[in-house]
Amino acid sequence: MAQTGFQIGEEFIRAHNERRKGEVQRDYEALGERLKRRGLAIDRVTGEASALSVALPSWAVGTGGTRFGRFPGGGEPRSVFEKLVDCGTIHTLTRVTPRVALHIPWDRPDDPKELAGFAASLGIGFDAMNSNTFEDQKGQKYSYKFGSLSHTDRAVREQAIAHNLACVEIGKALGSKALSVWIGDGGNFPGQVDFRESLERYIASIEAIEAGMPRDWLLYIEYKLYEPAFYSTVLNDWGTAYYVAERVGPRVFCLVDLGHHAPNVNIEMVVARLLQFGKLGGFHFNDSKYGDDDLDAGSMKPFQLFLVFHELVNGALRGRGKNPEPAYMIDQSHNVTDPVESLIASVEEIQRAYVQALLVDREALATFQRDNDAVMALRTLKAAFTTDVGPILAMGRLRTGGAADPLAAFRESRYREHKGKERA
Ligand code: AFD
Ligand code: MN
Ligand code: MN
Repeated sequence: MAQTGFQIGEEFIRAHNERRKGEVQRDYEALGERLKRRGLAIDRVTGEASALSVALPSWAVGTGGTRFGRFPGGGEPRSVFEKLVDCGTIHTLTRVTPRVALHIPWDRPDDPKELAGFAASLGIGFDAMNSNTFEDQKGQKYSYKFGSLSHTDRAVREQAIAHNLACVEIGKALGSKALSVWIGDGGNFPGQVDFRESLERYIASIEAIEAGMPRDWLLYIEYKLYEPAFYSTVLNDWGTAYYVAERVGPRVFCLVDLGHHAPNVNIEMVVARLLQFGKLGGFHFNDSKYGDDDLDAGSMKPFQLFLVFHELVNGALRGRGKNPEPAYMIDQSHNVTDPVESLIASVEEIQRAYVQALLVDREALATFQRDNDAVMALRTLKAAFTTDVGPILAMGRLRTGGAADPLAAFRESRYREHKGKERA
């Protein structure tokens, strides 16, 4: 069995919490009073906050980079086992990240059973499996330079389909129940790709993957408008993804990544639409100023994050119909920060937006909408968004064995220094 090395222990967290407990309790009571005036029972909200579950992608615990360079810090994980240790640490502190999404082949385990046992010993499990046909792998027969699932050559498409089914096989041994497919297929120049034919080829490939999955698995298809193809992509937007999901069948759902839209797209509305149509499979959190996953969740547009959660909560309250519970994951690139710190902070921002969304007075909002009172409708949302829900987050962690202030606890533990020595 692989070694965990240094870990943040229960005793350490207890001591950390002991020093903060009194303050958290006082702030919590004061907030409880305020919420009571609004007809809300704080303990119920805290319970819901603690029930949130956000998956961590294995690839986010290593330092990311751009095509201009990468500047890793010391003590980075060197193997999938060490990645799991880092993810487990985040769960130990936050208590809401019990699952890890693996990326094949980056995290291909020699022995999936061994990896599953190791994860269980850390108190975590596995989320969706992620395939990779946007890079060429060592020893593979055909290149993905000009696409994978939508490639013009059938042999390339078959190779890509086989890779996806191999990911499912590994996932079965790990206890995963879903496959996320994101492809880099597209064109760099006008005229390079036949829009219609390439989409048909993609759909046929998705059909083949879906047919090869176990019955209780779900397939998430992730759209993105650009990159690595800079002119067009095959699965470019939610409408196309919806069409594909609808056509292939009831086990196929759309995956929305906050960073995969053109600037200013109304993403909360995309969420509402897909929920209404029963095709929202999951959501990838991150934030950006210019493109994709450059920045940590909530760092640029916390109001947008809140509005997304407002729609997710709406969906849950109205009954999801045939929509499964959406799978949440963080999908970010950490280029200049300690990845574990960025992830801890992001988890907190995501949970904060969720709790704020739980506070929306939906009855009042419905009345204002009926009366076409735009000013009061916005004010109702803002009343929830501007509430400092920090005490709820802290109390939720105290009650579930996490750290009152997970980021402070992480630094106090000198985790990264320990890992710097262990992972020389
Ligand atoms: C890339 C994509 C996408 C996806 C991830 C895993 O942009 O967000 O989730 O790879 O395949 O970063
Ligand atoms: Mn993503
Ligand atoms: Mn992305």
